[in-house]
Amino acid sequence: MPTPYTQKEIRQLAGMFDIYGDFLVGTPFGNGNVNDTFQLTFDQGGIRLHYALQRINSNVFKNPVAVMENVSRVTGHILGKIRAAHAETRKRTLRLLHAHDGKPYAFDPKGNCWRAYVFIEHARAYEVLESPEQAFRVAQGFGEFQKQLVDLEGRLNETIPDFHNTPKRVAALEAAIKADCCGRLKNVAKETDFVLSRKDECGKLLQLNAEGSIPERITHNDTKANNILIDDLSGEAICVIDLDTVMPGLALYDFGDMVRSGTNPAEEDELDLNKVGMRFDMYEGLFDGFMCSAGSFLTEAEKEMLPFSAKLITLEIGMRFLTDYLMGDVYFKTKRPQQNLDRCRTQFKLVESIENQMDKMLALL
Ligand code: GN1
Ligand code: MG
Repeated sequence: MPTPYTQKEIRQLAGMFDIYGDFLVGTPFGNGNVNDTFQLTFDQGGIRLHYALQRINSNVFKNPVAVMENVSRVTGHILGKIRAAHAETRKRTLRLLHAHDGKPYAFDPKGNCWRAYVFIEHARAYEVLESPEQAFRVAQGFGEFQKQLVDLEGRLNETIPDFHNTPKRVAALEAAIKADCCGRLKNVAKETDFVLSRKDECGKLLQLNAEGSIPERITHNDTKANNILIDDLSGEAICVIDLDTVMPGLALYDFGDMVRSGTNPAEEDELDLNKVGMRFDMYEGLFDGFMCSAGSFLTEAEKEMLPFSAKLITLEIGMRFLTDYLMGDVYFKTKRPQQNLDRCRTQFKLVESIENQMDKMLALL
């Protein structure tokens, strides 16, 4: 469940940051599965302005300061790039506000780490993408983001070690199966078989990386379609958000997660599995869009693995939902019992749909 906060508490939390004017209200915002986000409304000399206030989930991000160091570096780097290229920079990257000590984050008395951003107006995140054109723009936007970071100097902090180490995710699932700490294993025989019968493929991308055929890059690692804002007026994918997992990774996991989240016409926790599947026209949109921006720097070996990456990450995220279900819903926020199991089932249905269309996906290459 999202953490409940009173208006008085939100006002105090907002008060940790340098924001002019009077606090009016703070309301829960967005659909993230991990952090808590509020939209703040301030009155500044008679004009209402919005900010985003966010609590970093320290159960997930053990070192929030390392997260904020990355976010600051990444947004600063991107700002430098777009200042040169565009007249208007405000909506094209997240902008952090300063706390009173000048740092881009602040800790509340309970030890939670908070940050605040300029709120990007007249743009929104889509849970389900609406058209192949929109898919094109989303993938183009995420590809552009990777491109902007190609020349960021120095290595970023690994905010969650082994985040996309699929074999380790399998091992975590196996441990959860063995422990069966909540007595839920009896409900998921089909789902555990589904993963275990595909176990051999799970290390494929990491192996290619270890052999030196696909490179480590700076990647976003959580390129869910709803982690990029689409401008209401132009329809352009203008701003990548949710930067907590930007760190060294494989470009393929980023493409894969766009396919997982952007080609399925149903919600991530849809109960009617007949609605779940990969729309091929949406895949084409994503593929073309990604090629348009990332095509210039991706290697041939990476391009060849694009279709497989979609299957792999969908399987990986499905097994993370399954693991969390078995562990008693301790990682992802849930609003109802079994929500993690429902999420797992949609992911596995999607894996099957991707498998069935693999030939077509390969032919696009
Ligand atoms: C989480 O925070 P959000 O909702 O953008 C998760 C992703 C999962 C996603 C599944 C840090 O992302 O890895 O793919 O849920 N983020 C983290 O919806 O674990
Ligand atoms: Mg998000």
